[in-house]
Amino acid sequence: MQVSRSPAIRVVSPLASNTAPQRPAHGSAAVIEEITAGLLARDAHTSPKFLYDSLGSKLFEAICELPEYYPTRTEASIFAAYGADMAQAVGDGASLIDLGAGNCAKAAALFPLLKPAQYVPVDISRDFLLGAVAQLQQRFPQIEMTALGLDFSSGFELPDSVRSERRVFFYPGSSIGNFSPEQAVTFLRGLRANAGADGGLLIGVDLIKDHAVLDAAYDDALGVTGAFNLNMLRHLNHLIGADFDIDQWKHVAFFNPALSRIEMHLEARCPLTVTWRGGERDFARGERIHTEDSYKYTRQSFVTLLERAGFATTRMWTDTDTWFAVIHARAS
Ligand code: AVJ
Repeated sequence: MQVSRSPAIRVVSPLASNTAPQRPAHGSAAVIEEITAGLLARDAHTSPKFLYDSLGSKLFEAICELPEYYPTRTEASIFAAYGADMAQAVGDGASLIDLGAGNCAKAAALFPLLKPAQYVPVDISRDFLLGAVAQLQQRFPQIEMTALGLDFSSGFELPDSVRSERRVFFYPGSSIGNFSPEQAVTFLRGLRANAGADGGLLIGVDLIKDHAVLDAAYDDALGVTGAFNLNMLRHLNHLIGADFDIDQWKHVAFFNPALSRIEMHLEARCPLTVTWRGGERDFARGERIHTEDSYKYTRQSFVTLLERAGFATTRMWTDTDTWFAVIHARAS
């Protein structure tokens, strides 16, 4: 016990000094269980969905503006060049279900061409989504909009408010890359079942390219991706009442060619202990928490994935460097 040597000696009660402050946990029981199970696994890991609290969604928007992060602007150039073709493939009057809609900007840019009857943005970051949709509804009063603030990563059921005819899933940005190929097939099968025979899928896929280009896209010079990754620790502190100290962790991201994926990790800079309500874990210096995978495909490998999920590719559009592909598929 430390005793102050100042004239007015204050003795700190050992009980008070040895008890870690109880931090409130704001996540649901299921979320707390999911996170703590991952943190306690031998190779600690967390789901990338926890990157997206309100600040995380904003940091991701900033990532999309970075010169190194080519996917967003490359995909946007493909939409700009071939939007009319895409609209023809999809057909107007669809129920456009936007998975991971975020700020809804990508879908909104296509509205004038796609002319959907209904727009259903889905995002785990509910408050962020609701703000975006409120603005969008004013710009496009003729489109019926139903926002869904939910986590669709482990499958989902659409409420009755979503029309059952002509359901077209919009899954841009290569977010499908967060799933392993096996998980992606399962997820796409679920979309196929929800889309029905008259529905479809418009999906963006990031393609394998020069490894230095891939590495830089996930480890930018400004450190925005690092902030995005580290922000997960703040979010975890909030969700499970943990005491992660951001300063003790560092962003690590690289392309793993054997598995054809970018891996993001948070690496302990020193030996440390993380404590949360009902648990704790020691991390050795250099030990990592695996926070995200972002799988990259060839055009052929992704078409094969779609086929395994019961989709037939009708059209594919790419940029001239073939860094990114947008694919329209329907039930086979
Ligand atoms: C939103 C999953 C498509 O994998 O490129 C960006 C997320 N992570 N920078 C991606 C992300 C780090 C992004 N996705």
